Amino acid sequence: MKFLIVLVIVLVIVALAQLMKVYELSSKLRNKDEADVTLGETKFNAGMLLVFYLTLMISSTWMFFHYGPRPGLEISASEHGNDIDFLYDANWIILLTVFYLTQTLLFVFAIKYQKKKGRKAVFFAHSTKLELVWTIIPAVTLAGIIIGGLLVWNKITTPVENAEVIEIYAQQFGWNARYAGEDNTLGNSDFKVIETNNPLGVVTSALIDTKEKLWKEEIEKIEKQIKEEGELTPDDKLEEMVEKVERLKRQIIRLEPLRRAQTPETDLAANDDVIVKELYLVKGKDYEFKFRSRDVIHSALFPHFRAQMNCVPGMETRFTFKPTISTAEMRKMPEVIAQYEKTNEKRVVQGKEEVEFNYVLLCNKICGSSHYNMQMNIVVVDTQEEFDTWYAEQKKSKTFPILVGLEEPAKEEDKTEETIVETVMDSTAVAQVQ
Ligand SMILES: [Cu+2]
Repeated sequence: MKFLIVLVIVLVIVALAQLMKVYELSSKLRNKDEADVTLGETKFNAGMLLVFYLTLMISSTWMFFHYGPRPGLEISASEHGNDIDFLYDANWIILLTVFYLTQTLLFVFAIKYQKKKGRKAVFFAHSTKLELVWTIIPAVTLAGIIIGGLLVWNKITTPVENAEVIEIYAQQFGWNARYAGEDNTLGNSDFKVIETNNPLGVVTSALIDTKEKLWKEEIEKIEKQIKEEGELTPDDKLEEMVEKVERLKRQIIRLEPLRRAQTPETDLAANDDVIVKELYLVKGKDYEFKFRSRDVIHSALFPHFRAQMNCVPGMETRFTFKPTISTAEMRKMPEVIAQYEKTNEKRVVQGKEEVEFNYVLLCNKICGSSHYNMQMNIVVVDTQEEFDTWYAEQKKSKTFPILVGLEEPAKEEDKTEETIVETVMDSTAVAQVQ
């Protein structure tokens, strides 16, 4: 259907071009100069301009109401979000006023001062007053927009004291989040130690030691193999083995700077870091996000919190915000209910499952073929207790030393419960005896 519409439009344009050519040729045949425009033609053009003007005004007005002002993102869920929304709305008001005013003047003048019998054009070369008006008004307006923007930007990028630190790590194609733990300090990290079980490349002295030990053992094993079976091994295989030894040796050398950067404090800071695939935030709490990227530039976009920051390989960027509406509260907002009713109606027709509102973190830089897949769920809970329950659960299996196998996962909860029950029983027994 879309193809047909495009085809019809193209054909209409071609037909019009051909008609123009026919007209030009016939003018030549009639010995009429093309530049000579008759009064009738001028009137026709003026009429067409009016039609164009009305179509433009009606269609753009319809568009502004139909798609604007923020479809699906009516409510800002962060403290600074209201300032951003204010700037956004102010910009739209200025833009729309200028748009309607200038377009109307443009068309009205063109139509009003069309060529007429006896009308003579005024020779008007310069007016300092007019020049000043159309220089000063836009300059003041633009300065206002920029100063307003800078003020808000300064306000929202000023670091907040005691904000909880969370690292957001981007890679093709997904997100990881790292909570800084009780000390609120992230441990060191380096891409050289990135592995499937250590996606952010967190470093501790213990990790470096384990890696070094492992690689040394491997070198020893390969070297022994070369010594014993070297003569019987095909040349290409042997070359491969020698190359691997070289590579492992290089890797060990590259661990040295990491080891030098480690201190007991950085080890402690890393050992309580928790790495997760879903973000839990507490309503009304300040958060400082630190962004890094593993491969290309990504952009962390939190649409509902009106926050966005580039994630750049090789450097750290940051952003602070405070969520003001919990996920549960958002799901009760009339705007959100209406939007999700609409979406779910369509999904049911398509045979898909119904969905409910969730905050998301998206990638807003076209970073590769599966860019659209970069999404992380965000849950904003109402109370610190709800967060603590979730966090305790995550800590059991996603604390850094457990993730990389340096520590055993926490013991099952029922065991602790059993101990508690035993103690309670003991004390009752003691009480009974007494
Ligand atoms: Cu991306």
